[in-house]
Amino acid sequence: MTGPGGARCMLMRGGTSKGAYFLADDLPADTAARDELLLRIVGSPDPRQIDGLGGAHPLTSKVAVVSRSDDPEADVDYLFLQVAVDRPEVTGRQNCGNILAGVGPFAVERGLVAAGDDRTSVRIRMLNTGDLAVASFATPGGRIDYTGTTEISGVPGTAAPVMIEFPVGRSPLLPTGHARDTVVGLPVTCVDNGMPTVLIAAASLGVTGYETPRDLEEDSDLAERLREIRLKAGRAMGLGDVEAVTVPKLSLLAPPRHGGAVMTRTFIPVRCHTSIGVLGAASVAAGLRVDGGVGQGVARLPAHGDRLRIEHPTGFLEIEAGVEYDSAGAAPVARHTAVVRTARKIFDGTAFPRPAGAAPHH
Ligand code: NQM
Repeated sequence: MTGPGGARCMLMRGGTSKGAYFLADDLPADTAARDELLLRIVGSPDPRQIDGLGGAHPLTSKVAVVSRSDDPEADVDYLFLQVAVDRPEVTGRQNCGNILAGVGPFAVERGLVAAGDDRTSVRIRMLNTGDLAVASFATPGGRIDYTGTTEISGVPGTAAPVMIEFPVGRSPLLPTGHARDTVVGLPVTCVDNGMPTVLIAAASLGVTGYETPRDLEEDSDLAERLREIRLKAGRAMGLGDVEAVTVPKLSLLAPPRHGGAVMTRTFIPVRCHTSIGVLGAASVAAGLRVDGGVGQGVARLPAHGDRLRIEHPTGFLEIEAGVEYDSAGAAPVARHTAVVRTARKIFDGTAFPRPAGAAPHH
């Protein structure tokens, strides 16, 4: 901890998200005390998060906790924490591949990993799932250069690329064991290539899949149906009662409009994403390749290669994600997944929490 009042903190954009990054040693070791402090730093619960670092949306109410790893296959451990905006809740039940994009640079900034002269690779154990990721980025002259020419949809301007590779994770690709399930009378594909996600053809819900996130969020009948589907699918995926957690996500699929493989609208799980999560996209991409899945007949898969463009409300996310069948009748398994993101250090300093006991009425 940095003195009695504050905690050392770096604010970073990771991909299309923004979050507060901490060394584990700069936060209380006790989980309840840590979460209580994070709520006061981020400014939750409050729909405007006016008294904290949060940006009043789940995509900007995020925390990364990073430490040296004792796993011989990893350099650092990364714990992602989603801080709810309008509820006093901090959850580690989901991972985040966008905030992940800042973890390698942060580890170098804080001296956990020494920078190479030209490029640096950081092996990251993602504590939320136990899976690994390897992030590599330019470090000319042993320093991180955040500037560059890589553009990602949903972020203005350009920045230095962070390449992220995901070896095959440990979760089964099809958590229900089926390519297609019927949930609340609708065909869905439940898939997990890093993020538990329920794929649904937008048309089967009576929407086009080209609406704006705001229009979809304002459709209260749709919200209720998605809620029902999510609760049932969550159980079928072995996640138990998912009422209070942020997984599974729901991705509505429609035919592509801009030369990609598919158009998406992703609920995370109540707000509609303004783009799409990284691991969410990895799961959509793998799910589209599952024989008999709901993506068939909606998506247009390229004839060759593992690379796909997942279209979303503010552009597209390009991702490499393959699926293979070892033998006839076998369950499909994911092959390696890879993506390019960018990240940026926005602020480094001490975050001062709102005083304890000052939670607003809500
Ligand atoms: O799926 C939002 C985001 C995410 C998650 C969410 C993410 C991922 O865009 O890997 O990045 O799905 O809650 O930050």
